[in-house]
Amino acid sequence: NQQHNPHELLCQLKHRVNLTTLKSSDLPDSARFWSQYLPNKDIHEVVGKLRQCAVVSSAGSLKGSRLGQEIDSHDAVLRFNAAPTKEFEIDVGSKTTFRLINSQVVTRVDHHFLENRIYKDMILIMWDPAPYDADIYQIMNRSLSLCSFYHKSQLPLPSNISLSLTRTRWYKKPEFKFFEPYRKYRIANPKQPFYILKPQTLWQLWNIIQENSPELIQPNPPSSGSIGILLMMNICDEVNVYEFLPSLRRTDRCYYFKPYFDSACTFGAYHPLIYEKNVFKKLNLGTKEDVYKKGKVTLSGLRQCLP
Ligand code: NCC
Repeated sequence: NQQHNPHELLCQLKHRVNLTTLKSSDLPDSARFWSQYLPNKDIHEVVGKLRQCAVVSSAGSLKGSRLGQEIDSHDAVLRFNAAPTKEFEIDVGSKTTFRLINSQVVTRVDHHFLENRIYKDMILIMWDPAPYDADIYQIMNRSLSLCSFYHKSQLPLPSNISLSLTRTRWYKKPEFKFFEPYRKYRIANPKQPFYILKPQTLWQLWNIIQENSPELIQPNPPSSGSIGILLMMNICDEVNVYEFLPSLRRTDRCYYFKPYFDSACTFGAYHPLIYEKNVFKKLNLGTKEDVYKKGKVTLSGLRQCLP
């Protein structure tokens, strides 16, 4: 593994992860029935630069934290998937500027995506992993053995390794078929910004997580947590992340908003969560006390990597 120092790591994230959003012109004409509803501009062009932002994980350890006021004092707040604020304001605040959702949220009927008020009045950003069909498995296996080579040789992963994934027919066969609900949502809410991340972003980030991990990790996409943190690091000068690195309130309770218990929510099963958390731990500018008491890490925005 490469074990970049914190400043190098920040610059790697800045230069090697191209966190941009899809535009209709990125996709073939056959996708136009839904891609015509994509915003014409990239999210960065529209949102501009923000000063201090908060990212709020959905972790059970936020319950009882009383961090709501502190979270709301930020210029912008990003939350994940269906995580609510109503009735949990004291612990998680009430401001939501961005909501990062995975494509399950858009497609699974139990989320009531089209009707649920929780997704309104904010900037929505969706991601969908590349499909895990036979071709992809081949590419991934190749990726994994190539990763193993680079891992042993201590060389950085070339950026094209897992990016061959993007040349697959993701736009025809996403993991979850979000096209129709996306189209319907855009027609019903034409003024609400709703972006889709380019799928290659996930694998660019995965490469850096792998390089900074002491062992080989499965080529599964990073969780919404890491993707959201990186998105805010692109937009904001400073990012405070809450309960991604767990505080002393750490619990097997998965979410602050429902009594469901599974430690995999915090440490990962499908997503390489523990490795993701270690990467952002390296970048923490805050104190250990903030981590213990608030589950808070303070990260500088990617603009701090000069040039
Ligand atoms: O659980 P999820 O994530 O919605 O959580 C959002 C992000 O918060 C961080 N987290 C969450 C719980 C916890 N105890 N510790 C944490 O650090 C993680 O960084 C996480 O990404 C996802 O990443 O999108 C995920 O989505 C859910 C699910 O799809 C959505 O909640 C919608 O229902 C996935 N769960 C399942 O598929 C069953 C989860 O694996 C990842």
